[in-house]
Amino acid sequence: MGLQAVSKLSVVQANSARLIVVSNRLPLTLRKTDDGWKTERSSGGLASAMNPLLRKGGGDWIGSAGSSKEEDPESRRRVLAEWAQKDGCFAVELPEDVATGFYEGYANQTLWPVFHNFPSQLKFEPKTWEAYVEANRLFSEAVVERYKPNDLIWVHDYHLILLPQMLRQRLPDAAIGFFLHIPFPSSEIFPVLPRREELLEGLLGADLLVFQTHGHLQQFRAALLRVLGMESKIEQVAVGSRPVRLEALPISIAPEEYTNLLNSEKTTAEQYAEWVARYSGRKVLLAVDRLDYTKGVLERLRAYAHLLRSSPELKEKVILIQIAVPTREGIDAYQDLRTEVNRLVGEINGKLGTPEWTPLVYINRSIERTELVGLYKLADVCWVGSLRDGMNLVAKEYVACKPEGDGVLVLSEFAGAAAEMGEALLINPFDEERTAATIERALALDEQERRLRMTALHHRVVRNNVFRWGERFVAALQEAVAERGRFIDTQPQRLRPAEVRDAYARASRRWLFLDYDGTLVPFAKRPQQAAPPTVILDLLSDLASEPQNCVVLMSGRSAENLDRWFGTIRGLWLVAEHGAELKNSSTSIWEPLRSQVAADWKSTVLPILEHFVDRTPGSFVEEKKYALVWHYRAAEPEFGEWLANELVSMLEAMLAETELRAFRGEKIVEVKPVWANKGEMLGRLLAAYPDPDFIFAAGDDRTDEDLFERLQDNAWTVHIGPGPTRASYVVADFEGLRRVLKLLAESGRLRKAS
Ligand code: ADQ
Repeated sequence: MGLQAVSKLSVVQANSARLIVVSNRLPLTLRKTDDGWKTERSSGGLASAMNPLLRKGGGDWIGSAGSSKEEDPESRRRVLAEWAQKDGCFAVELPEDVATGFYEGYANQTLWPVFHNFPSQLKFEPKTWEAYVEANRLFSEAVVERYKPNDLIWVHDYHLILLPQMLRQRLPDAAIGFFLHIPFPSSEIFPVLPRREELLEGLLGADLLVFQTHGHLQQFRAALLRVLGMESKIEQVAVGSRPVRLEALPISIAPEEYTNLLNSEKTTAEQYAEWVARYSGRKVLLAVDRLDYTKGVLERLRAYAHLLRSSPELKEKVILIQIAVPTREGIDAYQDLRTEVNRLVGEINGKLGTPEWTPLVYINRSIERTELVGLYKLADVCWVGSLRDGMNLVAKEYVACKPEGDGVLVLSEFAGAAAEMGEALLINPFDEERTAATIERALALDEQERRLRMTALHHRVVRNNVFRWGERFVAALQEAVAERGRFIDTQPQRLRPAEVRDAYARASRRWLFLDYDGTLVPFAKRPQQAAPPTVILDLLSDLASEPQNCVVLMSGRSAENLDRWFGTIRGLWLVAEHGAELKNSSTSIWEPLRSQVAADWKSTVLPILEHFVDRTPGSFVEEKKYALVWHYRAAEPEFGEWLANELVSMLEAMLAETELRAFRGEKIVEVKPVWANKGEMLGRLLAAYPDPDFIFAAGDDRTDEDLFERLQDNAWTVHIGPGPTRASYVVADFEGLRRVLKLLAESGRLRKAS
């Protein structure tokens, strides 16, 4: 069986693994009637997406049922027992005060606004945080109770950010995936969150973290760096010896749930016919939102009023149907929004309507899906104007209801959906005037263009449906769990000096790459205080004098500095500024790795670094030929780390389009061209002395990782000290490495003597 077949097989097995889905709300809701509690299906993005998936694969769903526990508890208990038995839905019961502080408090007045880049709406009270922690804890109890070995746990959304870590503590081996339905905020805004460290640590308990778009994933990585000082790769972050996989998977819908209704539901057909008659001769614009300030309802109404005022020819020719589902009405910001929307609706219809024409039909309630699909079919234009949105399923639902390719989607560029629905007409909903112009264009779009755009969108929504999304999530989770084993296998072993000595003795062509600061000598407060002791000079001379050896001292230091300290050692190669310049031991001439190097960037970056020096007593800037370095070893440690995170985040954004990068080293931030690294230099060295049968490379910081990565598996790559590394071996400190090098030098001397 080929590898591909094996991996397909593992995906099939993954899909048949039992799933525990955990979300704030179950897809079922309790409703009180005169005959006691009754069951209702929840509406909303998550339920629309997960229901078909669970129907297919089977498993448990854990979440809260909503509603008060106090009323008619007997009938309530009966209904919940039925949910568990018939639907595999298990209700988590939160005490009333915990439920309120958790949902209306921290989740929706602290996290929701900040994650949607609305920090001005943030409200925080410490007791709502306590409720959030307690709610997450109660969810973790419920999961632990249902969990069986080999289950896959899939946690949903911002209500349960602490759950992955809580579960990791209770079930260390469990497969835990997390999907964030809402956007991840920019790294400028995320740090305003009270308890931000705990939130990131909570997420990092998962094996797999999935976002709606790559943009959100990048923002998460930037927050990790800025808040926790954690570096990550685009697809992975290491939490100690455990990998956490990062992915972007845009959620979708089950298109046939909509088209089936369109094709066969009687009430849909009847309502549709009635609307067609009612609105005949008019173009229909449709908007469907929860009444949330992130959805841009106010901005849409203002843009619509603008359109009607600026294009009088549309009078009596167009109608906007705005459906707004009431949501989170216990929160002040939502009540204020409702009042303002009501006022605007009155104003538009009062001032701009005519006795024969109501330009805006405002429906402030949830509507049945049978009715919704009819409206989608009817609408000439669907207008999605989110100011910020994780995805926005309305956009996809509308497209699913347009199999014939008619209709135009107008979509906010700030909805996650915009990342994969490029054929929509994109708008900036904050720009009232241009939004109005785009709506006008949508109304007038010629048939051919309309069909081209809608057909492309339709194909994509049908292909990338929610089943595919779910399967990809589950497969990614299984792969992430399998990666754990590989990750541990690739963790470095302790270096055994005798083994290296034997390999060294057997070899006839050897390369030894040695970093200096932190590797051969301990760090000093200032770079110039780290002059090499005699023992190091002797050791390097011994090793370099062996004719079968090429010994390279690779350092971040300048060429001039290295020459001053090591220039007299015969046979020693020198590499300065992390690989930017090389001195061949036989020619004694410094050669740059690149011939043309721009240096004008320094005048832009230097003032920024100097600003950080002003803010950080004990820190200073070092100017090298190819780089600028901010050193903060003598600064107050926590403050220094915090500022270094801030500096790197800031420089990363600023240098994004250039060949320069900002790197974190041991108590330094270095700005240098991306090509000036030890890995790049390696090619040139190996060309000068090819086909070695022994390669030894030792280093302690991130610049050495470039080298370790380039070297093959059979090289002796050695990381000095603790911390994550790609090296195959570790030694505890510089003294440990000196002992190993001494052993190598002695074995050479012994051979010469014999
Ligand atoms: P929501 O913020 O709820 O979801 P959205 O993606 O638009 O946003 O989903 C809304 C759902 O509710 C749609 O299925 C829609 O049909 C339904 N709906 C809206 N108005 C309705 C009405 N009046 N009557 C009946 N049904 C109505 C969150 C994130 C989104 C993300 C989803 C899924 O905020 O960005 O797309 O999760 O991940």
